Amino acid sequence: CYQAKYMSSLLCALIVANHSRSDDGSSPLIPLSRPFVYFGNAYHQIYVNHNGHLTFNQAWSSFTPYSFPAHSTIDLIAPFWTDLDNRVNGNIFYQQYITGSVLQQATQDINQYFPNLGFSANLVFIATWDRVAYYPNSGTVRLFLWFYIYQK
Ligand SMILES: [Ca+2]
Repeated sequence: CYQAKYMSSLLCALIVANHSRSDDGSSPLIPLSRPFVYFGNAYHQIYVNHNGHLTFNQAWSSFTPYSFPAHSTIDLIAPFWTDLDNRVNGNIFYQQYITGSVLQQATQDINQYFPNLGFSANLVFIATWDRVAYYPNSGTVRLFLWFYIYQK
């Protein structure tokens, strides 16, 4: 298992536990350990979609990005929205933290760059698209991305 900053052995174990293989698929519904407030809506669940975005109310297969602000009916976090394909290689997985050093590190990071916020993280959600290729899966283009949600 590739191990990077913040990645615990538990997270590596989760790669096996929660990844799925498909072109435009999604994770199962993931209950959030604490509600996440996004544009005034408190969400208690999230989906990690294979095409590089996160949604709250439903899994979403869209592989064609549009520009923001989108004024869409779907609340979306799109850290790397493109047509990814992990049918052959690559893993998509997630982890969330509500206590411990990852929360402390997130709090420290946000306060370093936004010192006037008085920020204190109570939830960190990490989604990872690990060495996932673009569609159609050639096995030659590999991406690695972590995305964090911090909740004050
Ligand atoms: Ca795709």
